Amino acid sequence: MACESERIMVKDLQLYVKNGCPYCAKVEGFMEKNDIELPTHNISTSEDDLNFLVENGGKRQVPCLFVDGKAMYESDDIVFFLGKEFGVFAKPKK
Ligand SMILES: N[C@@H](CCC(=O)N[C@@H](CS)C(=O)NCC(=O)O)C(=O)O
Repeated sequence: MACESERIMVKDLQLYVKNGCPYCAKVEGFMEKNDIELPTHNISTSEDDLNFLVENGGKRQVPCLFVDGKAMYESDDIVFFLGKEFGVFAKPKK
């Protein structure tokens, strides 16, 4: 029988962004600095992604991070969540 510590919990993370969005740039900049890569959907270029966001998140605001299908809409919350999830912290601005 597998012991508890052998269990691997992997969350499904899907990021929704659009072109020219400073809040999306903040999240993506944090990810880039910390080598975090996530499946990313651009609602500026995909109507299917836009429809998914509105239908499953409830509004068309970006950035939006779906965590196991549950929408998280605020960029600060997303950065905080990713920092915790990936064990990194925001690097100070130069
Ligand atoms: N407080 C939010 C603001 C997000 C926001 O205002 N996003 C804009 C784009 S920059 C948006 O989604 N507006 C609706 C739209 O573009 O249809 C955050 O920090 O994430």
